[in-house]
Amino acid sequence: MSASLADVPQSPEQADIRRLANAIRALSMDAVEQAKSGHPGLPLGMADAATVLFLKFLKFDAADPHWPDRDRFVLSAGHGSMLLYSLLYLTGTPGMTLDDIKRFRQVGSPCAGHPEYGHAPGIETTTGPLGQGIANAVGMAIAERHLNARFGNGLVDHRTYVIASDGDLMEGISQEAITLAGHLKLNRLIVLFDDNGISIDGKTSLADSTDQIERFQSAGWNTIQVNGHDAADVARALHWAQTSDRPALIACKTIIGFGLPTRQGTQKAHSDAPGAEEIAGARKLLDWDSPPFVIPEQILSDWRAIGAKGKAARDAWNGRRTKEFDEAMACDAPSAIGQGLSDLKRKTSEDKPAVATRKASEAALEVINANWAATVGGSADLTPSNNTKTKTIHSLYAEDYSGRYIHYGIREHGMAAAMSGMALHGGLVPYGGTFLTFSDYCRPSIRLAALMGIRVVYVMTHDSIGLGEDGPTHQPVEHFAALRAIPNLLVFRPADGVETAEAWEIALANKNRPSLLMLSRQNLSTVRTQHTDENVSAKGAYEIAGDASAKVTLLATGSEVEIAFKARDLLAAEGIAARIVSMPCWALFEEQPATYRDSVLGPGTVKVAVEAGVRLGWDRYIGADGRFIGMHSFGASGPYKDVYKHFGITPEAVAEAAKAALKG
Ligand SMILES: Cc1ncc(C[n+]2csc(CCOP(=O)(O)OP(=O)(O)O)c2C)c(N)n1
Ligand SMILES: [Mg+2]
Repeated sequence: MSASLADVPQSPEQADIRRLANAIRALSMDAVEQAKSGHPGLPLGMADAATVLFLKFLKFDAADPHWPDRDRFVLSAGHGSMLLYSLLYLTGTPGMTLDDIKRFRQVGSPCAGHPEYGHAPGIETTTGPLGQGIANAVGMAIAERHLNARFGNGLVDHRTYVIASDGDLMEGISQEAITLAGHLKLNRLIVLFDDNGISIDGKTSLADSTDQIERFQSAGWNTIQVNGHDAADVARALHWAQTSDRPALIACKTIIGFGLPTRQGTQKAHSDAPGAEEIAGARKLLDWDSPPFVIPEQILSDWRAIGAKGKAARDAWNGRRTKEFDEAMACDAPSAIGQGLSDLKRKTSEDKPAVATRKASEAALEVINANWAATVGGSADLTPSNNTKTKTIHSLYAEDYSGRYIHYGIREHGMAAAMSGMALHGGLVPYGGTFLTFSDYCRPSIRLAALMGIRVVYVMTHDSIGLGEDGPTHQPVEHFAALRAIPNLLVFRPADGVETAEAWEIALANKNRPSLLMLSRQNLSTVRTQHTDENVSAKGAYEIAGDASAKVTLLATGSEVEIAFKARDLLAAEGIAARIVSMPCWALFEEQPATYRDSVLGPGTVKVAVEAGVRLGWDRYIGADGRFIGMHSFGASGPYKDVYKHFGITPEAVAEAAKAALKG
């Protein structure tokens, strides 16, 4: 099979394309060899197909890699990162030099082991964890269609191309991504599948017997199979894909490590430096006689011409761009939202409703969605529970992409990755809901959103044993700690409607990090009864009830702030003064100056923390003499008040713990 794939008759044009592709191959081999680590297999295998894509189809102008109407190119199989770095360098994309490539996989080089968003323009998303890129691409394709519906073909009319490997398609997340894309008929999404039949352990047949063509077809895609080393074949398929009425899969049969004399076609080509002898053999086979990292002048200038060919289209587009479009892409929250949320806070403080924070979140979203077209909401089939759909927005369907609400189906992982894709595309602020316990099903995408530093908002309701009867499968216990452990993620557990409105305001204002709102199913008393325009939650933690003579500080989050208030009353009845600190966002609290943190934590007082989760993390706040009232096991099924009692998370227990702590 390998021999016949490679055995393509070369027309003069084919031969030219092969020479261009060999520049990718040479750079990829040389960089991996120099770093003594990396993955040559994919860049060598997909160089031909990628060259055809960039030469004839991809709409881009290397001079402006941020051009909003560019086609997006996602290398989902991030281990093949040298393919992307080579393309960026060869096309002349600013921010990618030959020196950078020579420093592949070294600290400080934009050429990280796997492509990292933000390291260089043209890296559209961070990939490496297999399956994420293709799922991000679905979000990008949704964003494109949605903004097209809003701004028209003149301003938004581009495609999203993906290179996905066997591993990408084996990962479960790809099923969610593929079926969602098929359902939404995202015909601007084109996936080039590197169908090399090889993964790390050997032939993919060791572990998989899926017919990918049938799989994609059953998900509503159009499909085609090509020889990935036949430029004409790939070009025909890409032509065909341009007019597809559905998302399109181009399965490119390739030879992994194409050109490596002893390794090509085997798992040995997947990773690792090939060694001097193998590389010398490859140079012969590929008819490439330049020294390492040297691209012959003509080939480089041909590549640079490919990088510049989109200039006319970009210039024409620039002539059409409008102030309104630029403002939409800047994506700054309008001031009306700040005012609206402040009004909502005032009303909540005055009316003091007993309301679930998921419901309070809906009220905040009513304000946000009515004042800003950028937000695109959704839920993984829990819309009535997550309270994510507001009155002023309608659903997005294949027949109407103008909607701002996505029914993701029961696809939490795909949802979270698609949300990242929308944020990365630009012009949108995605939010999406599920039960907090299923944050586990989103976690790999949440982690990458935090790593990339992008603004997405996870609306995660049913945040504790307080959800009651659904029981321990649905009751988060370790999730607060687990999510707080992710760097650059703002985790909020608001105590009432006021803190919920504040959390939303902060989430929208933070363009460079994701936020996750943990919201209660059960009603909570309003604890912020004094209105202030200031966003107090922005400090992460603050004294919500003070007493200068307090000997005890009660620390709490979310639904347990109310319990802290009741415990304070019990202590007061016994003549013990206590103050209460609400801690809606630990990450923001940690960013405050030490003097603020110390004063909030109450030096000289004993501390009792109460939170319906595991203890992990609390010790740093309660100190050696402090006490913790919370969960020490999984939860239990029952009416929520009974469950709280069952686990001893009560005002009485908090008061007792305080007294015990005072005794030392
Ligand atoms: C989620 C995830 N699991 C495991 C890995 C480690 N890994 C990197 S590449 C790869 C599979 C390689 O096979 P394939 O995707 O077909 O790539 P090819 O070898 O053809 O380049 C694995 C398991 C990963 N990057 N991401
Ligand atoms: Mg493979």
